[in-house]
Amino acid sequence: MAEYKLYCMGESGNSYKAALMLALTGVDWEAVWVDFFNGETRQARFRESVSEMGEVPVLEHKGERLSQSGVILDYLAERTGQFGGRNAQERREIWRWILFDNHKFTSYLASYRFLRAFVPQTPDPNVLAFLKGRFDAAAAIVDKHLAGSKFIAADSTRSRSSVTTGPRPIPTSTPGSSEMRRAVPVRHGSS
Ligand SMILES: N[C@@H](CCC(=O)N[C@@H](CS)C(=O)NCC(=O)O)C(=O)O
Repeated sequence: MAEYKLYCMGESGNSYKAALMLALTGVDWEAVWVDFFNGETRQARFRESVSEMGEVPVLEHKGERLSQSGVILDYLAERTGQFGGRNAQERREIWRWILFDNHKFTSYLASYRFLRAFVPQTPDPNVLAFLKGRFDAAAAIVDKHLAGSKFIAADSTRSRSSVTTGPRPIPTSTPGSSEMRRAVPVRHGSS
């Protein structure tokens, strides 16, 4: 059994963030596919036993289950010593952008994408225009920030110690992992 389990689905951008971190840090993990499109996250069983918030991703490690992608990223950074920043100032900087991402991109871009790509009914064009406008404004802020730096937050966030192993590939044994594998770029070699 893998050390980390990620409850996730291939269509989920927030699951992607956690899966990418698991892959890049090289830990032993497996995907547990959640059948969102058949209502699994809305069922009482999921809310009682996986996450009361009714969302993916959820990370299971050593008997604990964590939801919220930002918290999962922070937990993995702490556990692995990678991508967590070298000092308190860098950690704050990382958190500022995680929160910005979660507010602006999950609220607006993910809702926009969900309405356009996954809802069978034709979405209200006014709602789409509002969401796209909010997303475009947030994307412009990120573009401006990235014009002056290579990374969103501190360019030395890769590790506190040097990384010598490449990322582990996304496991294939679990339903849904093939979608996640396609979604996550796998790099090899040390950074
Ligand atoms: N703030 C959460 C957002 C998680 C989220 O919105 N997950 C979506 C998939 S990307 C979900 O499970 N939605 C189920 C629902 O809202 O019913 C995070 O960063 O993990």
